[in-house]
Amino acid sequence: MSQKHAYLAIHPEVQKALQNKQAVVALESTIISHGMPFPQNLETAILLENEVRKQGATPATIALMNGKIKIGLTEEELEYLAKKGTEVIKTSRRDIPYILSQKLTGATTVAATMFAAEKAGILVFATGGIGGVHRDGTNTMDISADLQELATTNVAVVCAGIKSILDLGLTLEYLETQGVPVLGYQTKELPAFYTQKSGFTADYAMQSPEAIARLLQTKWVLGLQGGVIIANPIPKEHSLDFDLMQKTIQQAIEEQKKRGITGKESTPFLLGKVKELTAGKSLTANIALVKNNARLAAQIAVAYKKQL
Ligand code: PSU
Ligand code: MN
Repeated sequence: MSQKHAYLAIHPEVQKALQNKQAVVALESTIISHGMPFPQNLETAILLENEVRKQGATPATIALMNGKIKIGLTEEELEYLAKKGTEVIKTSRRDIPYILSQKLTGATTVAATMFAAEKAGILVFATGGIGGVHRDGTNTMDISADLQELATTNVAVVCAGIKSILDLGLTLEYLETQGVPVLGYQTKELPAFYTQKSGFTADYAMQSPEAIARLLQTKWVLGLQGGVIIANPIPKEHSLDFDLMQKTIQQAIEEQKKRGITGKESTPFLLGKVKELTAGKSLTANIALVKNNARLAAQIAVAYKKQL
């Protein structure tokens, strides 16, 4: 076992799927600890794993525990994360060595989940929303480590687009510079998490999981390092009102400025504030969209394995 792999603890079910070259889908854990309240977070974590299984793939929820990067969690571990909630440390790329060496519990962001997935040999990952360039990012330089990870790590990320707490235009510019394709699933419009619309366009509209799988294979066979964003719009029946969301987000950002919140706290603060201001509505939408993403990610993972 290499030194690097000494830090990985792969669940036997995931290990078996990887050995048999079957489809595996990575799932993040920040959504469990920080994204939703208990018990909906636990119910959603289980729902996502089942959704992946229904499509013939194996789920691997990722978190840092007891000095290991766990690839695939037991139900007890999922429950532990769900109950601890925000007491668990939000872990992005730079936090990984601290959390592991000090044997703390870390819930992985998109960046950290991608890093872990690639180490384990998992190519497809489903989440809700990714981080990006914050509004006023040209002054604050608040740019999520998710974007840099997408630039270098070979994992496809299925998300519901980019939440409008961020500057979507600047985020797209950053991704273009870093060579990260942004694909719209059956749409050319980039979705904005709670809404199908955003006013921004994806690079390409892709019509099927098979077409996406072919694009991934082409990219990686050529050695074009880095990830791909697959932006899957929230199902129409669950989408929220665009203007209301814009207003809500504006309010959350004003509150953030007033309180002087910066750094790794800024995203959780904004997400929390939006949740509070939209009451239960955003939670139902959130659950519906991640489920939708888990399904598409599993279909892409299955299609990818078939074409090999
Ligand atoms: N955006 C969302 N929902 C989320 C996140 C972002 O719409 O849950 C979380 C993800 O875990 C993402 C992280 O990777 O926030 C980005 O945090 P930061 O901006 O501090 O990099
Ligand atoms: Mn940030």
